[in-house]
Amino acid sequence: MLPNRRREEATLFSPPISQRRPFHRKRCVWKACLKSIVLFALLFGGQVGSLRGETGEAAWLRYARLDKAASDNYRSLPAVVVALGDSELLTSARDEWIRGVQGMLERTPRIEHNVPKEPAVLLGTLASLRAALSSLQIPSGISGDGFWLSRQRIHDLDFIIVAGADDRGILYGTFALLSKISQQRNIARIDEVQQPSAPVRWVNQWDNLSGTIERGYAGPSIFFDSGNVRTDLTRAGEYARLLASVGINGCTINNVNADPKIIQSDFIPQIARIADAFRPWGVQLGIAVDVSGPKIIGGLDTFDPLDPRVAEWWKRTFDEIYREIPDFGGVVVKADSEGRLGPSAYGRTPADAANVIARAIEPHGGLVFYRAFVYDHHLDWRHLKNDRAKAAYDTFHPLDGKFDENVVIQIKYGPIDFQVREPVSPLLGGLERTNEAIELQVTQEYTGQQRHLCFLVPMWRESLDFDMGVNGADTPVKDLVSGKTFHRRMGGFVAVTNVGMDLDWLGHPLAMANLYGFGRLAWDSDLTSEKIAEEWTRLTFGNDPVVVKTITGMLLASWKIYESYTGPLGVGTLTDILGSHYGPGPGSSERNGWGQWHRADRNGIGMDRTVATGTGYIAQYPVNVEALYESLQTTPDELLLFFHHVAYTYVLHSGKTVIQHVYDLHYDGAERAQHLMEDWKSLAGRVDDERYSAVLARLEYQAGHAIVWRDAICDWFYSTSGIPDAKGRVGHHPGRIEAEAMQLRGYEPFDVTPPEAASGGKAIECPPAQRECFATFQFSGAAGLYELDVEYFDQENGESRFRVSIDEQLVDQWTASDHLPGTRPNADTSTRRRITPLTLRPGDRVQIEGLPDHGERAAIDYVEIRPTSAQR
Ligand code: GCV
Repeated sequence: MLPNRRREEATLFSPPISQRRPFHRKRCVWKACLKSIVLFALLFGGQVGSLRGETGEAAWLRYARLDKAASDNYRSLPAVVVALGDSELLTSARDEWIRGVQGMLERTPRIEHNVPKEPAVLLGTLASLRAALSSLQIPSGISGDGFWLSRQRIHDLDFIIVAGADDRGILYGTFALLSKISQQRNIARIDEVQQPSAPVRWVNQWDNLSGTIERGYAGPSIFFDSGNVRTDLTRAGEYARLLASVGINGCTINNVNADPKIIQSDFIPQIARIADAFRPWGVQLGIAVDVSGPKIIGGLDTFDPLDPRVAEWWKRTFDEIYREIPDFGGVVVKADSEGRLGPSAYGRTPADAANVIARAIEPHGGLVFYRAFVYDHHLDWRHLKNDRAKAAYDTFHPLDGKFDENVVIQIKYGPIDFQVREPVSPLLGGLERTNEAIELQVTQEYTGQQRHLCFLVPMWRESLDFDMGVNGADTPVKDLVSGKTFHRRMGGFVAVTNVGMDLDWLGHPLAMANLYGFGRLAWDSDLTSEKIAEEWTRLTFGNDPVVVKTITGMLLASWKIYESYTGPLGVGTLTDILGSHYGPGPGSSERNGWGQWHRADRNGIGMDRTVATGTGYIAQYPVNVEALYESLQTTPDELLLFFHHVAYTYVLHSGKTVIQHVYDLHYDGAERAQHLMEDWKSLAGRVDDERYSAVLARLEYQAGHAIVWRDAICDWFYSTSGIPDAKGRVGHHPGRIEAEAMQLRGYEPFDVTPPEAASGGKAIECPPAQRECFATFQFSGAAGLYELDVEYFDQENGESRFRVSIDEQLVDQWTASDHLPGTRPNADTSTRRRITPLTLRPGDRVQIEGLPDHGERAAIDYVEIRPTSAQR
C-alpha cells in the first residue's frame, strides 16, 4: 500500500478542479471540490448571486425568475388569460402561459373563459378572435401553423393577442411570447406575424425497441424498454413539449433500421400511448417501417411493391394504425441501404416502394419520408471511378416526378454521411417535381458524440444558404427543401436527434443548443447562427451579459474548432469509420467497401471527383456549381480534398502547403479546444454549480481528447507523407515521458493498433495475472510548479484504478469509469487526468500504480509535465 505521509510541499498540491468522469453521474468524488470553487467564487468573485443547481432537464424552458428590474418591465402584463376554445392544444397553450408567468414573474394569471371587461391575454384561432372581438383588425397572410402576436387597445382595454391560423399556431405563439419575456425582450408594442419556413419540421429518433439507441449518446430510450413501450411516458411528453416550443411538428420514434414488429397489431396500442403523450403538444407521431414487413411479419411470400397483395397488406396495416392513432403523421423508410432489404430485391425502384406505402397511407393524410441514403457499401475500393457520393443522385434524380404527392425524399445535407464538412448533396438541386426534405443530425455521431462541444448551426446555415443555381436561377438550398423554389406543397427539415433518458437529454448541457437551433432554423430558415446561439444561451443560462457573450462565443467558435482537429480541407471526419465514429482512425477509411475514401498515398491525398479525370461526381451539380468545384483554382480550400487529389506540397489559397496546413490546423485546433475550457472557467459563479461542473468536466475531457486527435492525425500524415512539420512539433513532445520508457514493475509494453492511436504507437498494460502494476520515472526538470497529465485508457469493459505518488506520497487517485466507446486501448478510449498544481524538484520519483479491473488493464500511454500557466 502507498504510505499516507504528506510531503512538505503538499500544501501546494490541490486536487484537480473537476471530476474526470464526464459521463458518469453516479460518482461525484470531485463534486465537493467543485463546490468549494464555487464557494470561493461566491466569497471573492465579482457579481455572484445564489444560483440554484440545475440538471438541464428544463432545457430552454426554465422560466427562471426574472430579477426585480426586469420583472418591473412586465408589470403591466394582463392578470387574466382567456383560451377561446377548449381543445387539448389550446389548454396546453393556456397552461404553459400560466406556468411561464408563474416561474418568471411569480404571478398566477387568472383563467377566464370569455373576453373579460379588463385587460387580458387572449389565446385563440383567427376565427374565434374575430367572433369574440369584431373590431379586431387581423393582418392577412397567417396560415398553417403560423401565428400573430399583438398588443391591442380595444374599448380602452389592453389585450395581448396570441392568434393562430390553427390551434398549433396558438401554442407556438404562446411559446414565442414566453420566450421573449424569458429573454427580457420588450413586448410593450409587440405586433408580429410568424409563418414557418416549411410544413415539414420533423425529428427522427433512432431508438430500438430494446431501449438502446443507434448512435445515441445520452442514455437509453425515452420510449422503449426491453421490447415494449415504457410504462411511464412522462419524458416522452416533456420531449414533445420541448419540440413544440420551437415549432417541431412531427417525431418518428424508432430506428430507421426498423424492427418490423413496430407495426404488428399487438404493438400498435403501445405506440398509440406515445401518440397520446405527444398530442397535447401538436407533435405528430411517426414511425420507421421496414419495406420487407409484408413478408417478414405479414405472412406473404413477397414484399414486391408491385404485387397487389403487398399493396393490400400496407393498406390494412395503415387502416389499423389510424383506427388507434387518428392523427398519425407518417413513416420514414430506409431501404436498399447498409444491408437493409429494399425494392431492388425485385428489380423495383424506390418510387415503387415509396408509392405503395404512400397510397395506403394517403387516405388518412399521412406522409412517407423515403430516405435518399441509398448506397452500396460493398463498393470496390480499387476502382478509382467508384464513388459513394454519387449514389443518391444516381438513384433518385432519374425518378424525379415519379413519386406520389405525399412522398417526401429525405436527403442528408451532404452526399456522404453527416461529416464535419461536406458540400451540399447535389440531389437537393436535382428534384424539381418531387417533394424533398433536408436531413440534418443533432446527435453528434461524427462530430464528437456530445463529449465534444460542436454547435452545428453555423454548418447547417452554410448548407441552407448554398446557392445551387438550378436552371441558372438563385436557388438556395433552404428554398429548394421548403418547396418554395418549385412550388411543392410539402417539404422541409428533418433532424436525427436521439435524445435519451439522461436528465439533460443529450448528455452535454451545451449540446441542446443544436436541438434548439434545428427547431429554430426549421421554423425560420433565415435566422442567423448568432441570433440562435444568443437566444438559446439567454433561455438556458439567463441574461447576465457576461454569460451570454461568453457562451455565445464558445458555441459559434466550436464547429470550426472541432473541424480543425478532426477533418481538414473537406477530407471528411478522419475517424474510425468502421467502428465507433468517434476517435481518430484515418487509416480505417481505405481498403474497404464503405466508400469514405480519401485516397491518401505517399504523394498526395483527396478524392478526385472531377469530370475531367475523376469519378465525375461534380457533374451532378448544376453548371455554375460544377464549374466552381471542377477547377482547383476556384474550389474553396475547406473542400479541396473532397473534390481533388493533390500533392501534400500543393499550395492552398492561404499560401501554405497542404501538409503544413494540416499540421498547423491541428495544433491550432487543439489549442483552441483548451481555450474553450478556459472561457467556461471564467463563468464560475455566474452559472449554477451543477451545470457549471457538468460542462467543465466535458470541456476538460475535450481539451485532452483534442490532443489525442491532433497527435494521431499529425503522426498519420507524417508517416504517410514522410514530410516533417516545418515547425518541428510533430513527433516531438517536450515534457512527455512515454510509459514504455518508464521503469516498469508488472506493467508490460504493447503495440497499440492503429499505431497513431497512442503516442509512439506503444503503451503499457497490467496483465490479468497481476493485481497491481507500477510505472516509475525520475523528474529531471527544474524545481517549480507543474501540471502533470497522465494519458491513460478508460475502456467500457472495466473500472481500473490509478494512484499517482511522488516520492511515495500519494498526490492523486481516481477510477477509470467514464463511458467512452470502446473495449480496447485506442484513440476512442484514450483520456487524460490532469494533476495541477504540483510542486516538483529534480530527482523526484513519480510513480503511477495501476489496478486493472476485468478487461480493462489500467493501460497508460504517457505522462506529460509542463510548468503551470502561472509559471510559464
Ligand atoms: C441508422 C450512418 C450511421 C448508421 C445509420 C445510418 C443511416 O451510417 O452510422 O448508424 O443507421 O447512417 O443514416 O441510416
